[in-house]
Amino acid sequence: MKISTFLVLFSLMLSSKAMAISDLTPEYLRCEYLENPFIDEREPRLSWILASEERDQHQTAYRILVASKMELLEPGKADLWDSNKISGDQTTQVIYKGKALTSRQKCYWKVQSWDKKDQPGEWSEASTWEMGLLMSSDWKSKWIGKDFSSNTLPIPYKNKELLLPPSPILRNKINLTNKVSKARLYITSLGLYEYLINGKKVGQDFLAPGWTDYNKRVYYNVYDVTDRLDQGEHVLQAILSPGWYSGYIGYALLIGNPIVRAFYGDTPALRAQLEVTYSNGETATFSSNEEWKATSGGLVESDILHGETFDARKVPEDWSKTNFNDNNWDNAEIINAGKRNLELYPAQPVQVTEVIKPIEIHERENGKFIFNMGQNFAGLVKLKVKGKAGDKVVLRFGEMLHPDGRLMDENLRMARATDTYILKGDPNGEEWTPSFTYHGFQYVEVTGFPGKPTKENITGLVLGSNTPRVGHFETDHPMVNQLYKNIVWTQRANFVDIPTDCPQRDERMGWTGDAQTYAGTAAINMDVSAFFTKWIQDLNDAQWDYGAYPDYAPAPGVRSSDTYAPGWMEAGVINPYEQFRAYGDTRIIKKGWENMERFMAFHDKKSKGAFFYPEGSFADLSPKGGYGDWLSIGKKTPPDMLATMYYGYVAQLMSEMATAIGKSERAIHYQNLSKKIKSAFADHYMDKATGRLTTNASAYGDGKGYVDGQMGFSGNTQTAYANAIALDFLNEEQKKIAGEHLAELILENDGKLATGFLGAKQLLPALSATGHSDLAYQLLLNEEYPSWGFEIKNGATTIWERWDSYVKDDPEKMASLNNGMNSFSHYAFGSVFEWMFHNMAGIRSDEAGYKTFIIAPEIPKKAINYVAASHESIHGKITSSWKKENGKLIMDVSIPVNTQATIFIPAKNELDVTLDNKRLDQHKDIQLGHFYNGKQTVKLGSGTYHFVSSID
Ligand code: RAM
Repeated sequence: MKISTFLVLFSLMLSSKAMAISDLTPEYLRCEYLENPFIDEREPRLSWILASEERDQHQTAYRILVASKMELLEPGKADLWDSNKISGDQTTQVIYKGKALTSRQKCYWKVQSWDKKDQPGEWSEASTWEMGLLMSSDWKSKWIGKDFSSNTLPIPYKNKELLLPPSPILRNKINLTNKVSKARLYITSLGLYEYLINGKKVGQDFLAPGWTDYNKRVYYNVYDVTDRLDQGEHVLQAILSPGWYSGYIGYALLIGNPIVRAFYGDTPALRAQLEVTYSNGETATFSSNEEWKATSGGLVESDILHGETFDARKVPEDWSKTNFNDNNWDNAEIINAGKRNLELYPAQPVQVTEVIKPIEIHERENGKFIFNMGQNFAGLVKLKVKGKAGDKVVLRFGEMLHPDGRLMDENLRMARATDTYILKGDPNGEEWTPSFTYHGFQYVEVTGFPGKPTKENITGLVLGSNTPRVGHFETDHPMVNQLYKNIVWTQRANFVDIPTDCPQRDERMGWTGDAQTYAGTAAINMDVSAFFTKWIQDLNDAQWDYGAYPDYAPAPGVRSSDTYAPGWMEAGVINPYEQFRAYGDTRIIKKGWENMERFMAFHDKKSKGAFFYPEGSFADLSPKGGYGDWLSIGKKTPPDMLATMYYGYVAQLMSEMATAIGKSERAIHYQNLSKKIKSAFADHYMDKATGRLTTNASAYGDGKGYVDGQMGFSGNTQTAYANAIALDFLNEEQKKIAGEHLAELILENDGKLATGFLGAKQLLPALSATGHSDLAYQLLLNEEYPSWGFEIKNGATTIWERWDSYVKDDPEKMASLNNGMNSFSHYAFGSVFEWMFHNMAGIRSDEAGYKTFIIAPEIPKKAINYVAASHESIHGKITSSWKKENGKLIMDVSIPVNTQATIFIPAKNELDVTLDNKRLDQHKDIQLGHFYNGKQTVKLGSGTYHFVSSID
């Protein structure tokens, strides 16, 4: 062998070895929070997590390659971007800095990381993203549809009238002249669409393209349909439904709003283009246009809230076949949709996330059957039926049964929530699933079923935004486990494109107060990064021109008096902040910064520069004061006191976020502002001598016009202290005293809570923060009204809107309840999970995105002996579990690669803790912290660790 050949071989050997000396491997590659997505972000952010068997491992450098073809994804060949070796431990939100990306560009990428000893690991597996249509000129297709509204007769419903025009069906035959190597469908609609190729639906999404302020942006979706197309003829089909665009919205019907439907436009419309690349390199585009044909089909009524009626006899036979003759159909109408800003849907779509079977069927009078699905959820049912043509099966949906076994439908208010299927009489049987509606239910009442139905005839399809599950939590306490289950189910039922308050009645709005209190919990349970990226945009789109964020988004001002409310409008700042905390997302801050500054200016103006809101400041709202501590019990916390606290709290968050995006001057400004608000608050709302929170209740007169104003107002409420403590409004001394007052109030109230939406989230954290962990546990475990346990004792499988939504076996009490506003699937009170995760399991993010975090569980004296939780953070999976056994506490934790955690181990004394069976202080390689307040601290890098200590 020649020396030169030997040298080349030797250096090749070295370099291939240099490829993987460390076991540090990047995994779970994501672009804009999604795996292998279609995106339209020109500077996408890349994230990965790291795997390694080694303890205390972290990344010191990384290198990213991005190429336009898989073959080019190698060092030296990557044609879009080679980041080269970049020092640092960043593994999330790394901004693409390669060549400018163009429409339809597919990008292949991979990443390599260097470990703490600067040794490189293996390259990751390759991942992809693909750009959508970046220029409006990329859109060749037209908006098409068919307007049936003029010949639709109103249907009487509960003394009102519903207008439910049939859904248009659209059809076009195409011919593909060659073999297909690539095909993409770019599609959107005003209203909702389903698109089919040769009779089979494209994709698995429901309610696409989602709800936005359609005047500001309309989302489109992209589907890879390469596998669906061969050379030859194909039929392209679409079905449209009014959806949020032209269907009914919210409670407009109920409240007698002058407009109840068609808030954005009258006629649903489709815009779609199928772009095909043949194997010979030629391309063809098949667009929605006037060549498409249109008529009505089987879907004779379709609305999100009211449900669907499908007459299978009306489906044109074989319309999905190429030889179908559509000569007698009309040409599709070109819908004048004006100029619309089209953007790629940024989140996980709504999909079927689980299939559930009924657990029992009750036969009632006259061929009426009630199916119990065993779980309250949001979604649809698939109906299987065999019968004669014209047989009509009616499905009504409800969350609960009355004590006498009737379906409870009063709480649906004006939502008809009824699906009807009319059979065509297929001797082999028929199957039907509605397309453009969903219901919140546990029970399905079936009438008109030919014969006696069995459990096989109804299947539950759970629908929701398909946000990946990232959290788990369990204990040895069945009620607490059920509570956690209920929280997760309620989140699944309400994260349906937007965070809705409830999934069943004529409302289902993105109420901002609910969303801000629950955002922290949401992000522990599911990866809601993309979901909230979308909704925070909705929120910014809905911001009033005078700076306030609305009561709900999208659709601000369904009712003109629904403007803004303290504790609700702050979602505009709190939700981006929570997104920053959970995922280290600073782009969401930058994008909304101007909006947030305008909001803060609105606060400054509204408070007249006084740094607080005296009693009556929001008397101009309807209801007066806004919603306040919505659905609390007993005396009301003054809404102006809460408004002051929220003002100061968001000022604090603005300061933190300003720091995160490098706006140091604004950070100081907001820091000072929040200080001034806190001191003005104390001056006005605190009795300095006793530390009690107080108010001038007489300023509210008889309370008329305020939510539950007849209950009277007091500053000395659980909610007042809970917020003052949890929102960091008090100095250490004041906080301690406030904690005592809070504890005292709870004891005076028979050991029970009295909080509403704004108090419930803060109550247990405030108790824990002031040394009353025992009381926090007591509230959690309570089973008497009002409590979480009371709901469970009364059969809840989801979180209720009210503390007393249902009382089992008590018809009298039931009759007295407010069934008009009584949702059984309302996530707001589920915000208690934040405390369960932070305090019971003890996991709490420190640096944003859990780059550093603490594990500090609070061990109760009794009732619970075991807790285990995990969370797959943007930096990897964290686990924390503890159990008590014969005076010992056994704690197991795991810390992701490239992160650090401080663990607080409860122990009798510092010498009493072992790690992996060796006394902690004998581990030479470990950073031992101090022993304080019955806890030994230790700071650890990645790995799993097993501690044992003695406890009382
Ligand atoms: C009701 C719902 C919702 C709440 C508003 C104020 O419609 O309970 O959750 O935010 O009122």
